[in-house]
Amino acid sequence: MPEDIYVEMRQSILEGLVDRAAALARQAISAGVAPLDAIHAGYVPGMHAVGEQFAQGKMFLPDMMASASAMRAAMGVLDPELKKLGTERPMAGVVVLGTVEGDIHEIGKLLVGTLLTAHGFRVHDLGVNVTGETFAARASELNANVVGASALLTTTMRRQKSVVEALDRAGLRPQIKVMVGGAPVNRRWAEEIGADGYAKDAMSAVALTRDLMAHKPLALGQA
Ligand code: HCB
Repeated sequence: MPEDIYVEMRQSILEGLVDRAAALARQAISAGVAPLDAIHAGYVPGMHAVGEQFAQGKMFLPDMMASASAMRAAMGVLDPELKKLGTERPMAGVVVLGTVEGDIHEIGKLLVGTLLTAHGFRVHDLGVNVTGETFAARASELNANVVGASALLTTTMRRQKSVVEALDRAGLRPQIKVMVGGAPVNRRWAEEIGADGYAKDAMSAVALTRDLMAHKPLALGQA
């Protein structure tokens, strides 16, 4: 059953079928499929296929938007299931997340936020198109331990450097760590811009956040 449903999930994303994507998510939960497996084996490969087809000129912007809506619908079902896990754990730290200025891609960031919440982190999602200054101001107000900046475009990944610089200017580093991620980003880029780490996916983001936290005391009880 899982392999078949994963194929259908991938297809629901490719075809941008909102109701179908959500129904498959509900079906998977009822059948005892782990929500994370559904995301990684079913829906995310669908998004990657959409990206490939768009790059090859076989899909267009409205198709990509429909696929994103289908992905959000599936996440709407799976998100609460994953987040339930977080309420059973002690607060692990505070993370401020956002997609950088000029960029409106949000699905990967939402997934990172869900998994961090599921692992006991208190996550403040600033949304999309977030300036470096806003990242710094909110991270300071919320007494964040880690800032996670997402960028999906080669033209916006340099804004991750603006996030690092804004935190530096505000005197918030090295206390607040910066984690970067997004499809065009890699470890070398993280090093080049002076970020504290790079995560290739949501599970790695959880491991990296834990790792970054291990080098400083927790801000327990804050925001
Ligand atoms: Co968009 N888009 N898009 N897009 N889009 C990409 C990103 C392309 C790669 C597609 C392609 O050409 N193959 C491409 C970028 C090319 C480039 O720069 N090299 C592209 C383009 C060109 C554009 C527009 C410019 C198209 C246009 O208008 N002509 C435009 C830009 C708008 C803007 O931001 N200013 C655009 C618009 C859109 C939407 C709105 C239609 C839609 C986004 C909807 C939304 O998010 N609400 C969209 C989508 C859906 C995509 C693709 C198909 C999927 C992105 C996605 O959700 N992936 C994407 C193709 C692709 O990425 N392969 C395509 C799934 C998630 C789960 O993966 O990589 O985002 P993720 O996140 C991972 C990982 O990176 C990491 O963990 C996540 C979870 O595992 N991670 C972090 C992410 N952020 C992190 C932060 C951390 O701190 C730590 C880890």
